[in-house]
Amino acid sequence: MLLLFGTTRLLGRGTTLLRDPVKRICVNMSSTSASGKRLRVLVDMDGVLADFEGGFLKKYRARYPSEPYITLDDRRGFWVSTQYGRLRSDLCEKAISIWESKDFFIELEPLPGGVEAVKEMAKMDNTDVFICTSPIKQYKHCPYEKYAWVEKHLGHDFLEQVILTRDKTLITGDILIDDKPDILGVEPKPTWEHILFTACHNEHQPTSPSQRRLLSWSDDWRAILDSKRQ
Ligand code: DGP
Ligand code: MG
Repeated sequence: MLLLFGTTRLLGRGTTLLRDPVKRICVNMSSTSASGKRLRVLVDMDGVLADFEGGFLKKYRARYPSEPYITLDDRRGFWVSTQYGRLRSDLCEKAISIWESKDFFIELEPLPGGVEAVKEMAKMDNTDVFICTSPIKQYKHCPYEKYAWVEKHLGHDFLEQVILTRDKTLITGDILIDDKPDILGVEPKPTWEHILFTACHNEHQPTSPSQRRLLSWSDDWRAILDSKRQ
């Protein structure tokens, strides 16, 4: 009771919100013991749920209408600024200025089917879904707007599921659905299997035979989850 009281004070939200996390923990614990291991799915945000590339190109062209740009068909390599810098060296900074601007992340459109898929996953038995996303280091707007995006598209309760980290190898999970081809960090052997989500920048990139892809949210993500269940 003391613990619950302390939690209420920390949350500062009264009893309605207090009950939710406690209830969820209890439900999780009971279904873990009843039906074995739960599946933990980590879902990336930019390029998987939120249309970073489309949002970038639209705002870049609006701000720099007379500068050259790279169509989505011509995008190659994960780092947008690197490809723009190769086009002309000063365009690297111009590209960066777009995603460092206020409202860039909150105004990203959802990629087709992503929000619906995550909502469906979250309702599945023995399944925990987390949004695992790397904020940019210019932190004035990005972390706030990432939370705001999740609240806007997935609802307030889903904020419990948000993980902001620059190193996804530290996060444990069964699957990480992510559009970045190489996900590296301090942990040499992450627990998750990386499922490469196809994006304009990686679709031409050859993948090793062991690397599985999710071509889009119309692809069979349910089968991928099922393949990891015990
Ligand atoms: P994630 O989707 O979680 O792997 O996040 C990657 C972040 O990096 C996302 O906010 C997009 C951003 N990003 C894309 N291209 C570049 C780039 O060229 N430079 C920097 N600094 N960030 C980039
Ligand atoms: Mg991404």
